[in-house]
Parts: sequence; structure tokens; C-alpha cells
Amino acid sequence: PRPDQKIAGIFGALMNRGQGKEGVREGPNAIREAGLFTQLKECGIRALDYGDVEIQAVASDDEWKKVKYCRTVASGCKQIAEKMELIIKEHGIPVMLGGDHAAAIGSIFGHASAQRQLHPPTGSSSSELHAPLAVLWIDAHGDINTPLTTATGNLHGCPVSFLLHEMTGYIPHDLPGFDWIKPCLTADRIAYIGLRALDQDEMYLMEKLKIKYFPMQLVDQLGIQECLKQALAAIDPKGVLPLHLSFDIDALDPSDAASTGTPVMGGLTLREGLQIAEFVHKTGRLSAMDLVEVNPELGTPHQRAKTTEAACAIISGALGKPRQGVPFPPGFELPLP
Ligand code: B3U
Ligand code: MN
Ligand code: MN
Repeated sequence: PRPDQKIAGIFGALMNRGQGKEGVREGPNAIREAGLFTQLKECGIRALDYGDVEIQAVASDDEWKKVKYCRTVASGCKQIAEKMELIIKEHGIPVMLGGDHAAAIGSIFGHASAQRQLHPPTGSSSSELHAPLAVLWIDAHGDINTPLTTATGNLHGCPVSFLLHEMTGYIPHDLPGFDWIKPCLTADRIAYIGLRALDQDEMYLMEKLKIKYFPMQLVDQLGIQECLKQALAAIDPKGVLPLHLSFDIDALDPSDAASTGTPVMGGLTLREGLQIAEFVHKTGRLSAMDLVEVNPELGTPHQRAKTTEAACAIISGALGKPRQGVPFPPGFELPLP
């Protein structure tokens, strides 16, 4: 490993209250057991295990209108945000293993706080508004429901609505536990790839906020490389911002990743997923990533193995693993007879 190379700080976010299926809290360990650290080490990618963030159940966490477990999710996200800040302060690239996608409220909020501390605002109005970072959200779903639009009451379908300044007027002020969560991004700093299950209100928001999004039909029409080029150009036109890759494993087709809570047919191939990871790595600006929604309690043993292997491969790709095989270090020589 090169001495200037950042270390990946990998941690589990055992969040499972953003949706109904308990088993998603086993995701982080299943990904570790699938060999993530061995794989990274083999490629000379330095990684540290920062352990798990346990989510403490908040007592009497009654529904707020339809929204389930808002106090528990919010308090878990606060701990996740602190973990992200710690890893970035220690000069690492945080990699959050989920857990459900509600955890990304914490990971992106924490990432943004850390960036703001590293690069304090210069005083211009736009730099006051958003932390210096851009987000690539890879998902079958929009995850931009609000506490008032969610049909399921599941907060993993809502994280983006809490993160965008433009959404401020749509978010109720009295959602229990959420008082500390402030928006940290503007809508021009997030792009989506892989969408194929937007709700009606989410479709409206995408258009209204002019969010750059690449649903599956655009991936088919343009190809994944062109989508990536356009997505990055939209959220980071100068090519200078730290990037947050938030990868929901359900973006992949169920044939590659069936062990997830809400699979949707017609998704990205594993190879397209890997191209996304490798493209982000190539920018040299990956600053943090999430790999969420792996639920090893769902599907057959074969599907579980495929899903966790896919998760490992995407993380490794984003951190610089070359797909063709094991790289050799500078000065490498073969043994002579
Ligand atoms: N949009 C729906 C479904 C959903 C969102 N994210 C996932 N599923 N994984 C909702 O619940 O808001
Ligand atoms: Mn998601
Ligand atoms: Mn999803």
C-alpha cells in the first residue's frame, strides 16, 4: 500500500427500524463473513474494522401519523453520524455496511458535518447553504418520501427528504427525535441511478426539484458509462467535490441480489454495479460510501451467497480493486530458478 493511500474505515450500522424486516441488521456481519477484508487485503487496499453501531430501541416509540420508529431511527442516525465524523477525522474513508437505508440520514449528515469542519464556509451564500460534497444514490427506489407522503410508514423510503434544503417546507417540525437533523445538500448535488419504483409524489419531487436521475430505461438507452458521466457532471461540474456513494443493493437485479427486503425486477446487472463502483473510484474523490439493505435472512442460501458476494465486490471496486485480478506492487519480480 502507498503511504498516501487513505484507509477504509468499515463499520456496521445495525439499523433495522427503517422498515419491517429484522434480518437486515445481520447484513454487516454477512458481508464481513463473505470475505470483504481478505479481498481488500489481497489487493493491497488498507482497511480497518470500526465495529458496529448498535441501534438502541427508544422506549414507547409510537407511530407519528404513519411513520414507524422515528425516535429509534433518529437516535441511531445520530450515532452513525458521529462514527462517520470520527473516521473522517482519522483520515479514513468511511464505509457503512447496512442495515436499512434510513441509516444514510446519519451517514450523509455526518459526512457533511465533517466536510464542513475540514472546509469551513467561505462566506458566499451558496457555500453557507451546502457542505462541500456530492451524493450518488444508487437504488431501485427514490427514498425521498416525506413523513406526510409515505404510504408504508417506513423511514428507509424517506432519507433523502431530510437531507435536501429544498425539502425544508415539506418536513414537519414535530417529528419526534428529528430536531437535530438539518438539511445539508441542495438538490443539484444528488443524482440517482437505477430507479424503477418511484412513488407518485417522488416522481413529482424529482421533476419539481430538477433532480438528475437515471432510471433503468435511461441506463438501457444510454449505457451505464454515459449515465455515470452525465450524473457526475451534473452534481460536480468542476470535478472537485468529495463524493458520497450511497449504494442500495436492491438497485441490482434480483438475479444478482435477491437477499434484500424490497427486490424489484429489471435492475442493474452486477457488472453495471461494478462499473459504477469503478467509475467512482477512478475520480479519486470517493470520500465515503454506504452499502445497505443486504438482508441475509431472506432468500435461499445460494441467493444469500450471491448477494453478499455482490456487496463485497461493489465495495472493493469502489475502493480500487481491479476487476481483472490481483494487482502487483511497484518493484514486483518473479522468483528466478
Ligand atoms: N417507496 C416505498 C418503497 C420503498 C422505498 N425504499 C424501499 N422500498 N426499499 C416506501 O416505502 O417509501
Ligand atoms: Mn434505498
Ligand atoms: Mn431500494
